[in-house]
Amino acid sequence: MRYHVLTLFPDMIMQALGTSIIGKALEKESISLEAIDIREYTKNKHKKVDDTPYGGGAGMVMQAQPVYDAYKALEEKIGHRPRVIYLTPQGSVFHQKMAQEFAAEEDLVFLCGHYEGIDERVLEEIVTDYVSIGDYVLTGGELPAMVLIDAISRLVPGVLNNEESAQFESFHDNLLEYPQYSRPEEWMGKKVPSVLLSGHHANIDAWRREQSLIRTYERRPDLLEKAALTPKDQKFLDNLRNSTCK
Ligand code: 6GU
Repeated sequence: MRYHVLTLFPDMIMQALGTSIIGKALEKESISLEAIDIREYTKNKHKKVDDTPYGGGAGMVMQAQPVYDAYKALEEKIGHRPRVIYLTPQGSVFHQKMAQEFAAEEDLVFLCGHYEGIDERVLEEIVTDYVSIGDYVLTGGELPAMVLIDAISRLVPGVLNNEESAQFESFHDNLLEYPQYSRPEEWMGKKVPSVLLSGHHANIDAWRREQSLIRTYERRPDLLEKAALTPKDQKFLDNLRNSTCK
């Protein structure tokens, strides 16, 4: 996976993604990352990249020319038309399935806007996907781009140590993860659930499944409609609903 981020704040991208698991993945070359400074492509002698909106209104609009030229130089370099993701609150809300789809690409381009947005005409020319990270407004697309890069990268082979860990976890089945415990067996008077110390793997799996169901029911009941539930799960949930609704 090769990431290319078109931004006015390249340092923000490189600094934040240079650490932790993503930083390690960059060192191992499981992924690569470049932040392209849109300002370097402006033809304006004062290096200006924005101007006031036609029709009036607040704020500034990023102009088409520097964005287009930065993109075109990149397209020429990689030799094909990549997927270009524009981060905007007006996009489709990002979810795990999208992360899986994007993880299959060779190259991904993230276009980060600022101010009141980017001139519509260049978006029409280059953007393939409009993506939001939720229903709230941020000051720019850099943090959302990094959120996507993090979520996508952990699905790229070689990024996580344990190939299993990207598979069995929250959302793989539209169920939330069960709770985890480690040493000591007792902390602040609270004991680790005894089944986890029993060594009985079938019982442990059954207990974890129930905990996932309880958690999803309590915290994200909307997910249960999409979850693949066995008759046993259904029965457990029916009992749960009866015991909490009465
Ligand atoms: Cl992708 N961009 C901005 N500016 N704000 C957002 C967003 C994106 N997603 C949620 N809020």
